[in-house]
Amino acid sequence: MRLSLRFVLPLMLVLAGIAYAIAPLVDQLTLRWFVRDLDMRSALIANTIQEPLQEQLAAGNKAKTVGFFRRITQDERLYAVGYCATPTSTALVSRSLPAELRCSELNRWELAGEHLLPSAQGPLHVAVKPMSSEAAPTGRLVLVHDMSFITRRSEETKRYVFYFFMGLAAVVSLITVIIAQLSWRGWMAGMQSLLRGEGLLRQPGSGAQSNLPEFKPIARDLQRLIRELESDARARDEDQITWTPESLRATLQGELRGEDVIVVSNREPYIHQRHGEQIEVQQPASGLVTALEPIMRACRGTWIAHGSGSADRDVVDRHDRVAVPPENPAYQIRRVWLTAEEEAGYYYGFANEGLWPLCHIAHVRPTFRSSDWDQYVAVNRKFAKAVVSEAKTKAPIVLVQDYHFALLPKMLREELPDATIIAFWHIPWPNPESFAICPWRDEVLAGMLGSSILGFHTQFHCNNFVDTVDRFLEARVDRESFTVSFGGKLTAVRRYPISIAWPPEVEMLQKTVPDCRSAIRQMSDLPPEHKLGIGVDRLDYTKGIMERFRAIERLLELKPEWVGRFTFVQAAAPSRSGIEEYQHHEAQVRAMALRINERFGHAGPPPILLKVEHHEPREVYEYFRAADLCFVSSLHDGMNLVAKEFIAARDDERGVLILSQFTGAARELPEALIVNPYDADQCAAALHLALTMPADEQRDRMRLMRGLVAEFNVFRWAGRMLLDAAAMRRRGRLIDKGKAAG
Ligand code: GDG
Repeated sequence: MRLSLRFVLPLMLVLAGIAYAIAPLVDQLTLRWFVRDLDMRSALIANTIQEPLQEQLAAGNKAKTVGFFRRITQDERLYAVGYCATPTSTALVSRSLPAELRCSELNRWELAGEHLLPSAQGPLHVAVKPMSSEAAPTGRLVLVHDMSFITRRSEETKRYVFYFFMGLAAVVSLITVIIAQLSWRGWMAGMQSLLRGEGLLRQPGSGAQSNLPEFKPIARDLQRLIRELESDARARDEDQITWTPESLRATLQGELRGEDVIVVSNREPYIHQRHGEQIEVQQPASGLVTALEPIMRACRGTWIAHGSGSADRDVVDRHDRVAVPPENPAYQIRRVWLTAEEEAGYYYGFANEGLWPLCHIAHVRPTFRSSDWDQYVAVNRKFAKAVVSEAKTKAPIVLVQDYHFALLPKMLREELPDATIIAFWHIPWPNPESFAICPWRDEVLAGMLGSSILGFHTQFHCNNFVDTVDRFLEARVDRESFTVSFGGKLTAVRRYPISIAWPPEVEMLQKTVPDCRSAIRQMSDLPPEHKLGIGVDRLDYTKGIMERFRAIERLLELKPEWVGRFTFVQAAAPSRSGIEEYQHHEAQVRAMALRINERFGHAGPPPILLKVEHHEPREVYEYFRAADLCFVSSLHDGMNLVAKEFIAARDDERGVLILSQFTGAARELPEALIVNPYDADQCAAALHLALTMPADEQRDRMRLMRGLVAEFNVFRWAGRMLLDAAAMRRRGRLIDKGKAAG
């Protein structure tokens, strides 16, 4: 519409100008025509009345002649008729003539051939005709026509000329706009068909694909431009989304409507344990489970995992499936059974004695055994089969979780070539030199590159992975788009920082902070105003629990005023206790807590309360809310969700987070007190700072951190990955369509 106006208005103005310019010309032309007509008319009248007039004149009855003239002038255009016998006589007239038409003047009018006489009534046309007779050889007849009708006509003509040009403008504009619209639509159709991957030059409706090679670069550039615009718009849209389970579900239902979503992880989100006659459902202490559980509730897919609980077999159906969460089933767990041998080789062996220490620079030597590797390959294959059997379509979206399944993406790619495989590596990726010590490094890398999208928590881990591939595989690495092309398949390497559900469940925050503070202190035999620190971890050597204890010891050495006034509660969930290194680590942690408590516990409550047991999530939150500080001292950690959970628990905007610089979380939470866990003095100083931090500084820091966790929550983590997968699938379909058409 705007385009039409932009075009029509100037055209109208131009044509109006033309009409204005040519109107006087048209006027003159029509005047000339009318004068000529009146000349002829006058001659006709003169000829017609000649005989009767001469008879009248011969009869010499002047009154009769005037009457005759009056009758003739009843014609509305004939203004007056007069007769002059001689130049000196008085004219016989139908009505008085203007002074210029005295009998003495008629000769001049006749000779000059002048026809127009301006008058008060408007212009008059004058025709002088000889009307000789024997009695009056110089007689002259004067015929005066009223020309005011010409002025009226001229006005009308001008109006018609104007209307004509305006009409012309409207018709020209209309035709032009229709043609422009048609061509625009054609162009739009061209663009749309281009977007559909049908090529730039396909004629709408013709179905003919252009093969002109000279247009291909333009088509490619346009496609790229459109893709960039699309992804910008999407990124903007995503930034505006407040990610919640509902918005995630709505986004997925829009973008992945009817898609088959399958999660694969080693750890299951719900474990059924037998206690005598009773079956208890447990949620494991795992960051991965914490992150993925809300996603599966949102998108109702299938979660394939190792059935590790003592009552797991008792509750599944004949397809080894069980609906969860038990209180309100929303998705299915498909349990995969592993033999003790498989579990020992794949889980404890290659994954946790090999890859785990390999990827965490925590100074524990990785152990690689070929028997473990064989089990790792076999179990990955077992899970691949489970995925294939659970897939409802040929192109499911499979979310492969963590380092237990490095080989699964490639295996799935072979079985389900059209699947969209998103592999997420929850732990760090080391530099190429560190990774190179793995005897099966090429197989591991090739396995991972079976994914469509490979995710890490930080850009640093993405960089390390791409560097490793570049160093050891014959692959094409594009650092601009962060993609790896290997064996003819493309893998996008992307950063997706994991997080927690936001807002936290209401029950977690039901007990007020003052109530939590007094309950925990009472339960731990601590005075009401006693300062409290908290640490919550799996009992794992990467978490830096010993370094944490060392920092507490150093605090008490450097600031003895805290002895007897500060206690650190360490909740340590037993983990991988089948592995010697973990048993050794547990023993060391216990011994260290004991030693420090013996050294500084004489003046009152012990400085360290070590609780090696699994805690219910609600208890964990109660500790978080009761504490003055939370200390996360991982030696290396992909993200660390405990840091974010502590922040989520503190709706009172109090409490200080001390955070290791070697966690992924440290990149997102600069308002925490960031420390090097290997530097005991620095950590002790941070502890002191935390214990003495004024309330408003605590609030300012906590508020900023809460804002970040709220915005970058786990729904965004999942949403972004799944949206990227959806976009990739759309693009894939376009390419397939293009191939089919070409
Ligand atoms: C890996 C990566 C990454 C701990 N003890 C208990 C308990 N927990 C819960 C915590 C937290 C989770 O376990 C631990 O998560 P983290 O992120 O700290 O660490 P990992 O288990 O090593 O997870 C890590 C994560 O994957 C996600 O990608 O962040 O870097 O190493 O949720 O609260 N929960 C309960 N009782 C306990 O005793 N209920």
